[in-house]
Amino acid sequence: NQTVYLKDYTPVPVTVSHVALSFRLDPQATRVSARLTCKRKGSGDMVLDGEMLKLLSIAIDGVPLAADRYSRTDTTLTLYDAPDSFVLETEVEIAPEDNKALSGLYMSKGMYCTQCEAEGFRRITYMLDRPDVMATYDVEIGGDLPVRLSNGNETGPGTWHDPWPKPTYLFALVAGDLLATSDRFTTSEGRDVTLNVWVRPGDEGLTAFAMDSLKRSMTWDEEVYGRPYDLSVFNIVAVDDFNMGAMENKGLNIFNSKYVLASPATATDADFANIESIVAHEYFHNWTGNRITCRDWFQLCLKEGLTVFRDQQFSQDERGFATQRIGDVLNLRARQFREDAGPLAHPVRPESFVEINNFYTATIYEKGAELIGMLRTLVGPKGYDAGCALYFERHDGDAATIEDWLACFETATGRDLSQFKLWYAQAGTPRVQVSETFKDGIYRIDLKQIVPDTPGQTDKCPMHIPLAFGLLSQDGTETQATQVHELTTETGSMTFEMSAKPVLSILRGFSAPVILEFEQTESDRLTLLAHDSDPFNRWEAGRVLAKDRLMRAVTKDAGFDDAWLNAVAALATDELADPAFRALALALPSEDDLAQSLYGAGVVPDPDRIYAVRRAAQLAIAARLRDALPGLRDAMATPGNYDPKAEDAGKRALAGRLLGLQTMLDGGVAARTAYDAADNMTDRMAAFANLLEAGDTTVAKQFENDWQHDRLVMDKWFMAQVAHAAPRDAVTLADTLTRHPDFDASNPNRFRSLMAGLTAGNPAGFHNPDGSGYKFLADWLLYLDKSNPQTTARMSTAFDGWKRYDADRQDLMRAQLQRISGTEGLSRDLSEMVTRMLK
Ligand code: DPP
Ligand code: ZN
Repeated sequence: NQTVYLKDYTPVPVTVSHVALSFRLDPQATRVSARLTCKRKGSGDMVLDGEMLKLLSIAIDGVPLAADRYSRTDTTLTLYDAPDSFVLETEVEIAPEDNKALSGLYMSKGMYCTQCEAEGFRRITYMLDRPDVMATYDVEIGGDLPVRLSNGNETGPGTWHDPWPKPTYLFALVAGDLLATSDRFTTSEGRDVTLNVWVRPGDEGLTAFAMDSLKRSMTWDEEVYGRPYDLSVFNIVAVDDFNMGAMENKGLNIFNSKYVLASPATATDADFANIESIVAHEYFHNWTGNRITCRDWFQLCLKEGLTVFRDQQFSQDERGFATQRIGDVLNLRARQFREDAGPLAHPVRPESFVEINNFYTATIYEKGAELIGMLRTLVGPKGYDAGCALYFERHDGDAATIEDWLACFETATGRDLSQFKLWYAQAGTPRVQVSETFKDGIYRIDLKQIVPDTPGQTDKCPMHIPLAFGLLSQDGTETQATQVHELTTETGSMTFEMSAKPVLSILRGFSAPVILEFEQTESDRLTLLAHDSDPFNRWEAGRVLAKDRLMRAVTKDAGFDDAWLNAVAALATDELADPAFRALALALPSEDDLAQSLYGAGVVPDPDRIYAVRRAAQLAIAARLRDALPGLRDAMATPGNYDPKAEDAGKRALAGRLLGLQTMLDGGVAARTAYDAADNMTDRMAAFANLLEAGDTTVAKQFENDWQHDRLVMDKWFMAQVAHAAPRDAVTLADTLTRHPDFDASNPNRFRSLMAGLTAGNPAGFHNPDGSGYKFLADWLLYLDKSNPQTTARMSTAFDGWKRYDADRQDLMRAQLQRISGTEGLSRDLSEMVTRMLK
C-alpha cells in the first residue's frame, strides 16, 4: 500500500485529447473498446491505469502491438517508445455483475451504472485515470436496453458526444429499463435544455421535488454566479446501490435514490431539504468541478469546499439564512470538529494519502466550505464576486490548484492571502480565547489563538482569523453593528471608549471555524439570547447556556436552575420567534457533542452518564412547560396538504420537539395519538421515535407492516429502532435486525442505516461497557470489507473517538482495531483507516 504525496506531482509525458468508447453490455462479459487519441508532451513511457481488466487486443494506429512494445501489472499498462501522436486501441472484458465495490461499471437492480470518482474509470478500460488529463468523448452503447445514457448530447440511439473536455472521473454510463420525468429549461444564453429525472418503473411519481430543485438551482447559478448550463440535455438518474450521496458526472448526474425520490408520505422534511441541496450541489459542480476541475486529488477541496459553500448559499436563499447557517454549523461541529480533534485529523488540502476515497471527508467538504466563507468575509461580497468571475474566465477548461484559486482573489482585490492559505495546510480546529475588561471608560477585548497539534503537525503558525463582532448595551440595544476584526497574530486586542461595559457578541454568523473560549457572564449571555441582532449568536448564546448546565450536571451533579429553565421556556413559547429557530433553540447539545466538550475540558466522558443527564434536562424542561405543551403543539399545526416549504417544515420541527417533551411526561400517550393521525413522514417519524423512546412494543411491527414495500422508508425503520433503543438493549437489537430478511449489507444505505443507528444514533448503546458494540461493528466491517471497501472504511470512523474514553473502553476499542488491522487481505481503504486510528 503505497503513499502518494502532493510534492511528487508531475504532469504526464503523453496525454489523451479524445476518447472514443464502445460498449457491448453483458452482466458477466461486457466488452469495452477504446480508441484514445494520444499526444506526446514530454519524454518518458506512457503508463495507463487499469484494474481487473481482461485485455483482449491492443493496437497503435491500427497495427496490433508487439509484445515487446508494452508490459502490464495488476494495475498498469506501460507503452514503450510511443510515437509523438497516435491512436491507441484496446479491447477489454469486464464483469459488472461481480462488481460489489460499486466503483467502475456495476449493476444495481438489473440496471447498469457507473461511479468513476475518484479512481473507478480504470476498472472500465485502460486510460490515464487522473484529473489533469481532460478529453472530449464519443460513446456508443450497443444492445437493446431501452435506455442507454452517457455524458454530453445524444447523437443517436445509445450514442453520445461530449464536447467539453473532462477528466475520467466525470465519465458516466447508465443503461436499463428506466422511466423519465421530463421538463425544459431555457438558459440565459437562450439554450433550450431538456431535463430528465430517470428512475426505475414504479418510482416515477417520486421525482417532482428533485426536478423542481434542479430548475431552481439552474436559475440561481445564473443569477448569483452568472453560470449558465452548457449542453442540450441534463440527466439525473436515481440508483439504489450507491456508495456516496450523488455524483456530478458531466450532463449525467447519478444519485443515490435516497436523494432523489420523495413524496410527503415517504420523505421527511429533512429528506426534502437534502434532496434540494444535493441536487443543487451536483448541478453547481458543472462549473466548479467540471468546467474547472482539480489538477490532482490533493486539490479535492478546490471543487468540494467551493461547491458546498455554493449549495449552502443556495439553501440560505431558498430556506432562510439563520436556520440554514445554524444547521450547517451544527453539522460542521458534529462531524468536522470531531474529525479535527482525533487521529484522522488532516489538512483541508492533505499532503499525502494511501487511498483517496478515504479523503471525501467533513474536513475537505465542510471545513473547505468554511474557508470559502472566510475568504468572502475578508475580501467582501464585491471582492468575492470579482475573484470568482476572474477564476471562471482565467481557468475555464483547466485542471487547477488552490494556488490558482487564491491568485484570482489576490489579483481581483489586491489582498495578500499568503497567511490565509495556512488554513489549507494546517489541520486542527484553532481555539480562540477571549477575555474582556472595563475600566475608566475603556472597554478592552483580549484575544489569543491556539492552533493545536495534530497527527504529523506540531508548532503551527498563527492563522488569519476573521472575527465578526458587534456590541450591545446592557439593555440589549445594539450600540455597534457588525464589524470584522482580523486576528493574524497569536494575541490581539481591541479597545473602545464607552460609558458602560457593553455586551460582546463575537464570532457572529460563525465567521471562522474555531472553538471560542470565553467565560462570558451569565447575564451577558441571557442578554444575547434575548436580543442579539445576529440570529446565529442568539442561538449560540442559548446553546452555551445549555451546554454549561449539562456539563456541570455531568461533572458536579448540579441540578437545573430556574433562570435557565425559564429562559428556555420563554423561547419555546415566544410566538414572535420563528418556529424553526425555536425548534433549534430547544434542541439540547448531542451526546457526542457533550462527550467531545468534556474530553476537551480534561474530563473522561461517561456515555451512560451523559445519556442520563440529557434525559434529566429534557424532563426538567418538559416539567417547566407542562401545561403549555398541548396548546403550543396545536399552534404548530399545518393544515391542508403537506408542503415541504421551510415555513411549514419549521412548524413541524417545533411540533416534533414539543412532542418529545410531552413524551417525557406522559410515557407515549400523545405520541401514539400523533402516530395514528400522521399524514406525512415527518410527523410519523417524530411520533415513531418517541414511541420507541417510551418503550412501546407494538409500533415497530405496525410500521413494518405498513412500509415493508418501500426500501427508503425501511432504512428509517432500521435506523430508528436502534437509535431509540434503551442503551443496554441497542447492540442486541442491532444484531437481531441484521438477521431480518430485509437487511442486506451489500446495499450501502441499508448497511449505514443500521450501523450508524448504533454508532451515531445511540452512543451509550455503542459504548456498552461490555464491549459488545465494538465487537459488533468490527465483525461487520471485516465482513463488508471483502466486497465494499469504500463504505466499510467510511463506517470505520465510528472508532475515531476511542482515545476520549476510560481505560477499559479504550482497551476494548483498541483490541477491535488491532483485530481488524491484523486480518489478512484487508482492503487498502480499511487498512489505511485503522492504521491512522491506531497511531
Ligand atoms: N463528487 C461527489 C460530490 O461531492 C462525491 N462523489 O458531489
Ligand atoms: Zn461535490
